[in-house]
Amino acid sequence: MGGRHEPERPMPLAIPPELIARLAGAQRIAVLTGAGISAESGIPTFRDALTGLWARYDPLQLATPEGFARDPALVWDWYAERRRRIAQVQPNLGHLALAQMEQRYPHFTLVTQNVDGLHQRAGSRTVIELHGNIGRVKCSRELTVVAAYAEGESPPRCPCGAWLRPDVVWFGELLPEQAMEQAEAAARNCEVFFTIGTSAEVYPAAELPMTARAAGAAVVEINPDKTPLTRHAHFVLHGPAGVVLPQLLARMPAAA
Ligand code: BJW
Repeated sequence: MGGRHEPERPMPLAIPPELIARLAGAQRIAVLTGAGISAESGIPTFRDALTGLWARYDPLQLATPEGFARDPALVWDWYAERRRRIAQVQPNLGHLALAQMEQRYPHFTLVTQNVDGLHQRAGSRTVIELHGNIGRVKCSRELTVVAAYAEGESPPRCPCGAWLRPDVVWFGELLPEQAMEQAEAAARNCEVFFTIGTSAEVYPAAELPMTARAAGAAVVEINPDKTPLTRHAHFVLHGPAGVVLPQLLARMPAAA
């Protein structure tokens, strides 16, 4: 009892030996992440009952083209606030573990629904962004990305006169075609597919684990809660990604 505080160590996880064996023999890994992986960095998820963004805000007003047309300033300001928050946080142990996993496999595809850029900041080199990136803006008429713009008006305007908007994918909008094709190819061709920190409720991203499963991959879910995917996953690691992923990494094969 010398008044010393031991650093808190997370409980060791029971990782099924069959999963370790599968990972040791694999060459091709695909990963789909969602808002849950950034939760431990301090970025709120969307659908968690008390803390999720959709518990406080109306997705139809803030994440649809119709909502933006109705009140562009409200939508722009909401995204500006989220952008500020993201700039203040750091990638967590889950992001960092995924960046290290990338080094260990000859074919490793990281697909994210997140728009926060935290995977890239953690060191992941190749990140397929299905829902865009909050750090970019595009013209709401021409849909081309605009590199620089003058702050002031809310939202600022494109040189063509139309409003600028965040370069993210709202409900009812198509996902970037090339990103979706690459994600589908990775799901069809991988041996192990991880689905991490996503409620698996938003399509077409939610189809990817099922595509992988149908093609013969082992599907691994990492999430503290159950999702509609849980009963289809071959392995379920219940817990926060920032706790589970470092422990999994420690049991994975060394860098190739
Ligand atoms: C942790 C954790 C920790 C917490 N560690 N885990 C087929 C059927 C039904 C509907 C459709 C369908 N196909 C298309 C649709 C319509 C729609 C859709 O899916 N609707 C459903 C909600 C019903 N899809 C679309 O409109 C898409 N477009 C499209 O399909 O175009 C063609 C088309 C149009 C219309 C009709 C038919 C076809 C576009 C979807 C765009 C989604 N956009 C958003 C906003 C992005 C910009 C922004 O950030 O503001 O993307 S909505 C929001 O949801 C965001 C997310 O990327 C996405 C997914 O959420 P995610 O990441 O799963 O987060 P949560 O909060 O849901 O879950 C977090 C999880 O983490 C939880 O499970 C926690 O337990 C867990 N967790 N702490 C690990 N520490």
